[in-house]
Amino acid sequence: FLTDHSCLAIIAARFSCGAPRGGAELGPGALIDSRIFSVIQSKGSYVCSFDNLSQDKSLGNAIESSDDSDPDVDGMKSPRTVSLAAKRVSECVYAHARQGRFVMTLGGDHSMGIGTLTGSARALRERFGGTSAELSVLWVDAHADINTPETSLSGRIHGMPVAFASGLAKSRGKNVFDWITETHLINLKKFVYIGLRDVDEAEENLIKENGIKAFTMDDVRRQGIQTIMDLALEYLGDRTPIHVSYDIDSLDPEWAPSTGFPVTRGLSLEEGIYISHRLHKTGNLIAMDLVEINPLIQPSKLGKTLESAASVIKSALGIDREDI
Ligand code: EXY
Ligand code: MN
Ligand code: MN
Ligand code: MN
Repeated sequence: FLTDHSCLAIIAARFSCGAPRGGAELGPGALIDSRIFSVIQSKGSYVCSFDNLSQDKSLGNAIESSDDSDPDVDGMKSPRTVSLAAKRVSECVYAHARQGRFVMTLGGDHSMGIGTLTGSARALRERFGGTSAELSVLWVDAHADINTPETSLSGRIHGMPVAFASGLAKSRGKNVFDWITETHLINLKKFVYIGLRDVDEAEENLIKENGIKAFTMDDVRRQGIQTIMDLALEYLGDRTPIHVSYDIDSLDPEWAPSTGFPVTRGLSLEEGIYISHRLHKTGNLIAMDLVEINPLIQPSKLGKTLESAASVIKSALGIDREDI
């Protein structure tokens, strides 16, 4: 009832100014060049459309602008550049989701999660109104990405998207991110983490204070991924639109080495695929982000990283493993 599954809107968010080093802006192109979406079009019944949002042109580029033109705000690095790019991603996601299309955003660093979640949340509010179809979010990541500008030790906005998309973070006074209004915000009571294993102390406190449902890698190891998915989906409920924001670093570096912040003891590829598979089975998945592939980190292992990403994407779209 939620999305038109024949129409897949793919947004290439070629952007890395929310991360400490460049390279993630090359992730979407690498995935598209791997021809995964040709396979999806032929195996699945999807017709794909592409929006190419580039760091040089459509999303703006902090590398060209000096620190003078985009100075820190509340400790945030490249705040205006990231805000503008996230706003454009938000509008693009919104335009597709408003028409009921499944939206797949390829990153790019995870600061673009500010754009994807706010775009989805706003589209759903307009389509269905009230809280009945309020967005559910599954955040699959080694990291919690919930720092506020005040708690962040790095100032990098890819560590803050959950805080901005939920309204926890407000950038006070200087009009950065002032495009985010009530209608864009997600509800942290309808939000679940899976895969956490590198969480800052302040982030842990924010998770506790806000009563956010979080399944760490320890939980996955203790209870198994099947039980974790049972619990996660039960928590979100069965008639709720789901947006999954999938950071490739949730997978173990064995499976996804070419990423900016690899953390050991991650999900196996099989577990990663299982998460997507279960989401597909709900029939309620309306959007997916696949982010933080950085081709420059381990060029010789980029192929492996892309294959893993492709597998996770395909199972979310219901394309069987045998087809991979
Ligand atoms: N928690 C750290 C920070 O806020 O800087 C590290 C964030 C890494 C984010 C990676 C992409 O998920
Ligand atoms: Mn992340
Ligand atoms: Mn991460
Ligand atoms: Mn299907």
